[in-house]
Amino acid sequence: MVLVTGFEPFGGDSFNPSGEIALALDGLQLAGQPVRGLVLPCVFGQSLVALRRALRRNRPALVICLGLAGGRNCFSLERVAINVNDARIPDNAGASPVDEAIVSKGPVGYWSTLPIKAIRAAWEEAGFAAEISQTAGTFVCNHVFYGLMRSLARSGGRGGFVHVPPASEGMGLDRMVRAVEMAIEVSFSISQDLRVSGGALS
Ligand code: PCA
Repeated sequence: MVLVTGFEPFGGDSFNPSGEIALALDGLQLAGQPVRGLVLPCVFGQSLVALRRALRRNRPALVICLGLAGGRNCFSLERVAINVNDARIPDNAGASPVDEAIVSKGPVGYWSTLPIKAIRAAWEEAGFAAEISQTAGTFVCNHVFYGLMRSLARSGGRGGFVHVPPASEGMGLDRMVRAVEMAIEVSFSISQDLRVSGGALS
């Protein structure tokens, strides 16, 4: 099965497209796989408790976690999760950890195991603006991404994290749902990612 997660609204917003996309995909069948959609709390710790419970129950072959990146204008395929919580704003339980490890003595980072270059190529061909992102930030999205990849490293299964832009006139919820469906289809249709640059100059 495929697990897709998104988040509840945070930071004073009343809407988070990532959670709505997960709900829209819940119950569908894609690439021959049942899809389960789940909305995670935007809370350090609790978000990972909910994710791990879903991983244990469902043993997904593929997991795509989604979050909103308010300041970005296209889909961002995250390359790497890093072992730090450093919150610029409080999470939905009021916590603002600074410079804390997610897992003490855990590795510095984990790579996404999604075929991020192939997904970007498929998206661009279909007219979705997309980029490879070198950081998922240090807030709850990166926290969930790190916990996800640590769990998958043990249990097996592929996964990663995608930041979505705010919904807009040209990019409504329907198009976003279609983009995530495509990411799922591409992930099952290839075994090796494309070898093209997704790098950035600093
Ligand atoms: N975006 C936040 C957390 C929840 C969400 O949707 C982030 O980028 O960390």
